[in-house]
Amino acid sequence: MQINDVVSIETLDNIALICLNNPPVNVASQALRVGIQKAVSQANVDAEIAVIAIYAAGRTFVAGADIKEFGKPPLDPMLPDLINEIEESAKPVITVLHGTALGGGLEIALGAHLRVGLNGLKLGLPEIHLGLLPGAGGTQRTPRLIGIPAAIEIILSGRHLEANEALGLGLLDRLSDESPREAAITAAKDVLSGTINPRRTDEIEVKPDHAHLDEMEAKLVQTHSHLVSPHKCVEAVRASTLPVNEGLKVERQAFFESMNTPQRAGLIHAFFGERAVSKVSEFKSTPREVAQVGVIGGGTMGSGIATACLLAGLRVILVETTEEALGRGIATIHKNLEGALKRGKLAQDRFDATKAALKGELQLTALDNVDLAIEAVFENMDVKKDIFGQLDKICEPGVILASNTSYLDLDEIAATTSRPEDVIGLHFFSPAHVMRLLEIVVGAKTDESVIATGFALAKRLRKIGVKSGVCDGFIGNRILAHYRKTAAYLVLDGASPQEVDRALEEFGFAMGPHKVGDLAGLDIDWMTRQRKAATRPEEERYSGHVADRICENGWFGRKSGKGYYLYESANMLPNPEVETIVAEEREKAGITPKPIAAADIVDRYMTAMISEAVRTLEDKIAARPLDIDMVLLFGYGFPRHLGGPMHYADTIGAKELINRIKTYAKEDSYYWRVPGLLRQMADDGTTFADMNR
Ligand code: T1G
Repeated sequence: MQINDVVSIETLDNIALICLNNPPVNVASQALRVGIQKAVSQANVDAEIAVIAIYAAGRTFVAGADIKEFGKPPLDPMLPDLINEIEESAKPVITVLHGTALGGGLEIALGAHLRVGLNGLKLGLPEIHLGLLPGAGGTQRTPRLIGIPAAIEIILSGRHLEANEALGLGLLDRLSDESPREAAITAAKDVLSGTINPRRTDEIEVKPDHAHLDEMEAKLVQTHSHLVSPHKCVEAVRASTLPVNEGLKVERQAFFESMNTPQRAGLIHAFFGERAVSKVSEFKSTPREVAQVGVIGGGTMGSGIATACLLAGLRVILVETTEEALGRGIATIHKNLEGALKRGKLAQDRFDATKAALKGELQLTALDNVDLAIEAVFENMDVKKDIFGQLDKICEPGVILASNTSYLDLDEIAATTSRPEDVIGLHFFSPAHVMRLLEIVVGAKTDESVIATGFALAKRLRKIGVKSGVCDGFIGNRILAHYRKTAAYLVLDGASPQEVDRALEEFGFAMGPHKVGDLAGLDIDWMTRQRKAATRPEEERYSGHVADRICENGWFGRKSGKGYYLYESANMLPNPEVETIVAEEREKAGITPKPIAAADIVDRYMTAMISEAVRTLEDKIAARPLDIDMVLLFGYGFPRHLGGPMHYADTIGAKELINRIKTYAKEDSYYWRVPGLLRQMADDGTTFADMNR
C-alpha cells in the first residue's frame, strides 16, 4: 500500500517491505523522509511483522539528502532524527543498496541493522565536495563499522567505493545479485532463520586514533587551509569516540557551521550549474546520430580529441598529411589509451576494441562516410577555409562539420561551405581527453539539431558543454585575454610575478597566471599579441613588454627550461633574469614601482575578470552567468568553492564592483570601464543568480 507518493509498504508473511520510489535518484526529500518514518513506525506497531526491509525502485537507492533543501528552513523529520528512529526500531531493519548510495542515502543504511549491496553498487560520503560533512550520523557510524583511519579517508576523499571494497571494510554485510526486492526478502528470511544477525551500529565501540586524526589535520592545514568543511570532518570523526548521542551533537554543530559558509553555497552552485548548463532551448531538438567521427589533424589537440571520442566508444578516422605526422598522432593516441588502461579507466578487452576503432588516413576523401568531422589543424584561417571547402564536397549533406578553433570567426569558416547550417565550433581544451570543458560555438546559421548534437556529444564524452556565441576567444579565452593583462600591469606597477601568483594561489587558484603561462607555453600568448598588434587600440596600455622580452630570449616556460620560473631543478625558482627585465621595462615606462598588497592583487584580478565576463553577457556570447561560471571552473582552474566568477561577483555586489572600477579607472580609464549591465544591476538590485533563473 502507498504510504505517500514516494513510499509504499508491502507485507509478505511477517516481513514488511518498504519501497522507495522518488525518481530520478531517490533523494531524501521531505516526502521520502515522512514516508519512511510512517512506514517504519507502522511496521513496528504491527504485531504480525518481525522484520523490516527497505529497498528502492529505479536506478539507485537514496543518492543523498535533497540538496535543493539546503539554505532553506529545515523540514521535519530531519534526516539525522529519522535515522536515529530507524536505529532505535524495536524490529530489525535491513537496507538493500543499489546504484549510487551516497551521503544521506548511505547514512540511512548505516542507521539500519543490516546492509545488503547489489551488483554494480557504488557507495560513498561525497558531502565534502559540497562544502559539507556527513551530517546524518555518517561521521559517527562509519568509524564504528570500519575504524577511524578508513572512515576519515572515505569522508575526506568523498570518493565512490565499489561494493566489494565496502564489503571488505565492513560497510556492507553481504552482496547479492538479486533484484532489490528479492534481495530484501532473502535477507529478511535469513534474519528470521538466524542465518545472519542484525546489529545496532551505535552499540559498537570506536577505537580512538587521535594520532591519525592529528596527522590528517596537519595535512589539511597545508592543503586545504582555505576550506572549512574538511577540518570539521576531522573534528566530527574525532567525537565518534564519545557516547553516540554526544558525538551526534558534535557532528550536528559541525554540519551547521559548514552549512553556513559561502563555500557551501559556491560548491552547490557548481553542482547544479554543471547540470543546468546543458539545459539550453536547442537541447530539446533531436540530435543527429554520431557513430563515426573524422578528426583532421593529429597534433596535440587532434590526438586528444580522437582519444576522447574513442574512450566514449566512437569510431575515429584520423587524417594527417604525411605518414610521419599520422604515425605521431596515432602513437600519441595509443599512449593516451595505454594511460587509461594503466589507471584502470579501461579494461583490457575495451582497450583492444578501442584501439581497433581507430583508423589512420592520409586523404580527406577517407571521411566520406563519417557523421561528424572535427578539424583540429593549425590556427590559420586560410588553412581552415581550405579544409572546410574540401569537406563540404566530400561529406554528405547533414554531416556535421566542426572546427576546434579557439578564437577564429566560425561564421567566416562556415561561409566557405554550401551548408553553413551544418557547421559548428567544438572548442576543446588541452589535454582534450582530460579537460571537461567543451565550448559549443554556435554560428549565425548553425542548425538547432547541430547544436543539440554538440551537447549530446559533450554528454557522451563526459564533458561540460557550454554554448558560446562567435567572437575572438569565445567565452573563456576572451575573458582570459582581458584579465591576464591585469597580471601584467600589476608586475609593471610594482608586484613581482611571484607575488601575483602567490596572492591568487592563496585566493584558491591551483596556479597563478605566470605559472600557468609557463606551463601552457609563453609563445602561445606571444603569437596572440602579435596577431592582435595591428588592431590593438592605441588607447590600450600595452601589457606585453615583459612577456615579449622573455619570449625573444626563447624562454617559453617549462618546455624550454625557463620562463618566469626556472625548471632545471625540481622546485620552481623565480628566473632572476626576469627580475632584471621587469626593472628595465619599468624604467623605460617611467614607472616608480610601488608595493601592491595581495588583497589588492586579487581584487583587481577578479574585478577585471568579472568586468569582461559581464561584457560577454551583454554581447550575448554567453547566454547566462552560470555558463561563464562553468567555463571558468572547468577550463581555467577557477576555485570551485567560489562557484565561478559570476557567483563570486554576487558576493561582492554590483555597487562595490562599480566603485572598484571607478577607482582603478583613475589610473587607466580605457582598460577600466564600467559595463552598462553592471550599472543597471546596481540600479535595480538584480544579481547574476537572478539572471540564471
Ligand atoms: N539533491 C537534489 N538533486 C539531486 C541530487 C541531490 N542530492 N543528486 C542528484 N540530483 C538531481 C540532479 O541535479 C539532476 O537533476 C538529477 O538528480 C539527475 O542527477 C545529510 C548533507 C547520484 C551520481 O552529493 O552525485 O546527503 O538536472 O544528472 O549523472 O550527510 O547525481 O535532472 O533536474 O547527476 O546519473 C550527498 C549528488 C548530498 C550525490 C547520479 N549526495 N548526486 O548521477 O544523474 S548531501 C551527493 C550525484 C548529503 C547528508 C548530506 C549524481 C548521481 P536534473 P545527475 P547522474
